[in-house]
Amino acid sequence: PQTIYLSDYQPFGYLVDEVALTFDLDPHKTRVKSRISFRRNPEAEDGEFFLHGEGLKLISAQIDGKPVTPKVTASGLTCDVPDTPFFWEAEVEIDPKGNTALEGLYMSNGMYCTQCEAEGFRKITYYPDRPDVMSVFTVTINGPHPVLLSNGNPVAQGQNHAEWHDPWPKPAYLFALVAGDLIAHSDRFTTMSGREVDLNLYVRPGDEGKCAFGMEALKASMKWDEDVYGREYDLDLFNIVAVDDFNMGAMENKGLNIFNSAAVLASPETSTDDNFERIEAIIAHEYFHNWTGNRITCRDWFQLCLKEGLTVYRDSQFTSDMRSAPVKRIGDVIDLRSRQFAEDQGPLAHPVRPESFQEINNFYTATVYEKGAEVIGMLKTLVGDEAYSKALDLYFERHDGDAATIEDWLKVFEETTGRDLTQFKRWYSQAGTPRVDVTEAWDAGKGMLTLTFAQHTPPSTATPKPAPQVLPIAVGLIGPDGSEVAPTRVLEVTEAEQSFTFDGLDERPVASVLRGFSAPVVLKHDLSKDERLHLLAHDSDAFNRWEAGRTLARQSLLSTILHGSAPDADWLDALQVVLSDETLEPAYRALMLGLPGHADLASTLHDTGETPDPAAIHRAVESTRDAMAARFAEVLGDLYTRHTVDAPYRPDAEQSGKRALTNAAMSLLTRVQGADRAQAQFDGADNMTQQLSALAALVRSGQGDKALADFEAQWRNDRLVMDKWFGLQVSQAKPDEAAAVAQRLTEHADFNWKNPNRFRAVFGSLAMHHAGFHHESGKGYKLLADWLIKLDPVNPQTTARLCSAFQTWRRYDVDRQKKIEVELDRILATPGLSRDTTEMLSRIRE
Ligand code: B3K
Ligand code: ZN
Repeated sequence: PQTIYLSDYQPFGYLVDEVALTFDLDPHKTRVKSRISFRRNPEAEDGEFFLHGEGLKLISAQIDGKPVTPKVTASGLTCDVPDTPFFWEAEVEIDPKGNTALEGLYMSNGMYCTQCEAEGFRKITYYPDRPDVMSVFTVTINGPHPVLLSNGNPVAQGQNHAEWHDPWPKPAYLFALVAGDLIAHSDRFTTMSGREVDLNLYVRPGDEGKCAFGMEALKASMKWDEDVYGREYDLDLFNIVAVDDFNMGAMENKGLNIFNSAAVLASPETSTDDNFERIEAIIAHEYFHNWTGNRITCRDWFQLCLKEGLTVYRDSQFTSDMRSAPVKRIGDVIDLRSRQFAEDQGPLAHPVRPESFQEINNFYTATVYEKGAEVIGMLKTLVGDEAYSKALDLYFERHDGDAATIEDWLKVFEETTGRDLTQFKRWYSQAGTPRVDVTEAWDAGKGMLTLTFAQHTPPSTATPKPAPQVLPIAVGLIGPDGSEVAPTRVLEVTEAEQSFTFDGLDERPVASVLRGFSAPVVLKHDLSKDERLHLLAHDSDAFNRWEAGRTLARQSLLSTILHGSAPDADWLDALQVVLSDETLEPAYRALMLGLPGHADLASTLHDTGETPDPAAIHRAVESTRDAMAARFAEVLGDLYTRHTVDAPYRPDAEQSGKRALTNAAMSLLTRVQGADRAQAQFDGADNMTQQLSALAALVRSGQGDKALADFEAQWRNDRLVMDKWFGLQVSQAKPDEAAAVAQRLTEHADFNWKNPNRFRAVFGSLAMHHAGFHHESGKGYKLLADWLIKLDPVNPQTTARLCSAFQTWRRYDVDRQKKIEVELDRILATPGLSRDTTEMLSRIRE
């Protein structure tokens, strides 16, 4: 496969002023006619006329009305063209129903829909399918369907016919088309300047009852973007469509967002609190792309973080404003550590702005998205809130309508603040997670504390020689009596080693370092256990207070894993005090009850030179949970009663926080008091959060068979709920049974493996089940490999994504590594393996 390099960027030789497309829909023989106006691009040297096109049957081609015979290859066509502006016309035939890759135009449950990002438009017609070619689209759709949608505003609607016009120039990846028998849930929004916008959420008949929450989230997002970023919506219409077969969460097509139904449909009976929160965030994310992504798009796919990092950052701000900011931050850091750190510390490590790729779909990663968002957060911390707002205003003003770069983005910050961001830019160009060591020196005579920071990023294939980065490290000091003696100060570490002093101190304080997780680094701060207990009891920074507890938990677990010690009693005592503190919000206390994940522990062990044993990790986590349950039984029972929600269900932060806490308590109590409480909760549940958490506790305790059968009988016809049923059985299985459970589920009549949600419910859950997937038998590896081989020819994107299950393989013992190697090689040897999967596995295998 060919490798594409950032350094090879050349603008396209032609500009496109207008595109007119006509679709005559047919499941296997859809005809697409295009009429596109081209003229030479004065800024481009290369004048070759190359149009991308894949899997298209070319019926006819004309230039200015005269038939031409282009040279057609598997990736596109070239043609002799005039020097003066001209119209290109082509007719192609495509097969939406045969399109199982779910990229381009495809069918899902009888409806037509599209997914064009990143390079799917070339599967619809011949076109310069690159984000820096922007044009105005007019679309005509003919087909026997009540609903026919495309981008922009409707210009004509007739029987089996519709015409759409999108006045905003856009790259082809934002094109969308939907046709089907759909029902609209409608509403309106009045923008800040008083314009009326029609809002519709289109769903399949039967899903009407799951639209209300998504619509409210959309209106809240529109309002928030006006209030916080001054960004107004710019069309008369905003449509969202829910689709069952979708490779990812959702897609921000201009004026016509397309969503995985799991990322938009919600009702109390069928969705958990976590589902509601995620749906609210994804709706906001896609909506926010209208400015950060659509109005200002990316020059090329290497700049993907320009829109994704910024939009993730914006949606996290939105969630913090709508819900609890500390709870959101802690959740984001847990997620960053488990997904992005694993990526950044293994063979798939790449910079936030990668410099080369074979298949761009493989770079929609936690690094581009989540680390990309962290980079924006750091920039904001460094320049301050006011300067951030100014820079963003300039960015929108200067680059509206542009296909921009990271250089453009940084320049607006340099100009508005006068800062030189040359070194900061390394966050975009260097792979790897910086390790930061903090050492303290206390001068009692002078009342002075000196903190010395040493940073080091382990080299990787992507970045063999990392240089020091700019690290904004937020620090506060807590006095011996628990009060804050120095408020948060942001230290700017730029050198490999650098010291900062705090003076005027009466007594030695405890330093609270990296407050709010102000930089995405691995911090090593040699605090004593007493100092950490002090922070757990008193830190005024909610994140670091939680972090102190988490570090104590991690240390306790590590000594259980390595030395078989009992859980640390001092930590448990301190935790109990926090749990009982009614001034702390329930959601926060629920997070305090969480433990570092198995993969997190494996990574820490690997970092300290140990070989992680997945079975030992599992045993340690289980025995620690048992010990917590036994020790906290009384407090947990009290919390369960005190915080049980009696009011009618609302998916808001307050109620969800209470349910998170009571369900964490119920789950632990099931370990020491038997399954009655869980069974009672299951039987009496009137919402999915209560039902599913009870079911999980029952299954884990080995007493879930009846509940599983009841659940299946109740929800057999709801595909989104059934995804949960499939996933939960794998995730709650005992380690030596996980692969067998997954295998058995693949034989279930409803295991529709071509549906990405269902496939991921089983195999994503298996990959996430650390002790199950890495079971010494190697059964988990083999089963996943078998199914990846089966799925690859059908859906390369979803296959390639799941390959990351193997990315940490070099951490484990030789025996496991050998078993994994056999599977990697077996997949790689499959004839006709997709470019997506080949690239992922070759990088993992390196
Ligand atoms: N921009 C899309 C992701 C497209 C993924 C293509 N493989 C969704 C999002 O980030 O909002
Ligand atoms: Zn996005």
